[in-house]
Amino acid sequence: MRFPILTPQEAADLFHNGDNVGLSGFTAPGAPKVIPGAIAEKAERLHAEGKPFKINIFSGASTSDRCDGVLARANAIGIRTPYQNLPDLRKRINAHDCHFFDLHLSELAQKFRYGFYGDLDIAIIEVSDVKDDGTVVVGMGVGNVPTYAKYAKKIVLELNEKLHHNLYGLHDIYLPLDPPNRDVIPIFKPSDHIGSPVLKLDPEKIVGVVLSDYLDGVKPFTNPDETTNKIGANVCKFLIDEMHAGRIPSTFLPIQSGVGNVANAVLYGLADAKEIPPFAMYTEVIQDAVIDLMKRGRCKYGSTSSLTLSNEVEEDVINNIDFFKEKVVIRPVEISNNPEVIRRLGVIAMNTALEVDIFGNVNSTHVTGTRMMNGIGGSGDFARNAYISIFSCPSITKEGKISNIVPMVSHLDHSEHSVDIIVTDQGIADLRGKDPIQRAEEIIKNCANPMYREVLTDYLHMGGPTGGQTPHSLRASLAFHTEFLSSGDMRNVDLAKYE
Ligand code: 0RQ
Repeated sequence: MRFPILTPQEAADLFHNGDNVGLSGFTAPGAPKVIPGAIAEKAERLHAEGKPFKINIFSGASTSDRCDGVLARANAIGIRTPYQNLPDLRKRINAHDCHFFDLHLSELAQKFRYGFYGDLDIAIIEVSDVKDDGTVVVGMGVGNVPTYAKYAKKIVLELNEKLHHNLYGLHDIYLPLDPPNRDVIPIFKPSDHIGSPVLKLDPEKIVGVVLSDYLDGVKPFTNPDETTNKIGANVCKFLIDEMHAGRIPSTFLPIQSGVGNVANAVLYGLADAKEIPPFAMYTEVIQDAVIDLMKRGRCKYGSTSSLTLSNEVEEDVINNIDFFKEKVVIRPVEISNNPEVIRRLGVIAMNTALEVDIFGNVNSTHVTGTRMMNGIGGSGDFARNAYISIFSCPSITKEGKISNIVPMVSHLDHSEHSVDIIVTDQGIADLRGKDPIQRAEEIIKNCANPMYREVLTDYLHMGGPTGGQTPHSLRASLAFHTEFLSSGDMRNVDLAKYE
């Protein structure tokens, strides 16, 4: 190989305080696995000498503990975007040690190209193969790597020897032009390939290669519990009824599903529903359940930005890669989450809420309106442009001390205009074609937990006949949250105090 092999420590010397750093990958897959640890050690050494050292990290989505985790513990992240999901980084963000800006995932690459965030000093790119002319095959996640590769002043590669150089053909690398020259993104079905299986890097920019041999290490999901199973069953019931009513074609439509236990339960429910034909996915992450469904012939194709798999399933995919190359394409996130394509294909979007209000607004990111959980991720890219936008969550959390249905969300991510259906363990609220009061009645009756239905109904009536189209009581609208913050239990809320 023409490029020098570096130790992780030698690579870490390439990074300087205040650098803007672009990372390959999307969630743990495709993200670097060994260089960030060496950068974290360097940061700790410099901090001990009283010297400042933080880098700004631009990724595809979340990464892994080998990346965000180690760097957050070393307090080595200055700016972070567009998404994260690790406790140590979450703590830094909520303590203002790290400036996190939360962004729709499809937007970061283009906003970078528009020049909104400055120059990119260096990119770390995980590859499964590299040629002397700078052509690489990337790992199991793509994210924003085409943009970072093009704009970075320097590139350091992590060549992952666990990936066996055999991923050629799994990716579709495509970089759109920017306005006013943007053209149609010519995807007309999830399996369409519009770009290249390889990424062409400028060999002059590649400063070295660090070897790694770690799989992506995504934690397997815990088995679905009673609540997630009920939510999953309700989502499936809704989709089957829609198909029978002729509102979803009998050939079905592509599905987007978030990650997590609810998403898992829904996917397995769909797989077992005999009425639903084998379906395709146009989504941003493919998790273990989908691989199983592909093997069973229930999921016929998946377009994604990453294969977010547990080690065991990732190994299975690598060992049967020719089978999966026929079933999967991994794309840049600005294409997997592209609004134009999502709307054209008629994607059914299924995302998760932290809380939903009685008028159909959704909070996916901020616990009690203030503490960042993970970020909006791709949920907004899909929800806003979907054929049908479904949000699900349990009706209660923490043994009922929290109602996930509240009078007014304490933070807004997805407004009533991007939400068609709410699903909880209690049932399904269909908000289509309903005015705010009709929506509130539907959500309280079908989705709120019985222990909160009365107080939510009382709230709805507080505004009275002169309360306007959306009858909030501005004094009481956050009473559930303030009660939780003071007594630790929303069930103690007393609306009479706000009359
Ligand atoms: O707390 O961890 O202490 O048990 O929040 O909640 O019910 O386990 O749900 O893991 O699916 O996460 C919205 C955060 C849900 C996620 C969110 C507490 C609850 C628990 C987690 P514990 P659950 P999930 C695909 C698309 C935005 C990004 C997105 C998310 C913890 O789905 O980040 O959709 N979505 N991306 O106890 C206080 C409430 C609460 C609450 C739950 N109302 N108040 N705490 N919790 N509701 C992926 C990508 O974009 C890459």
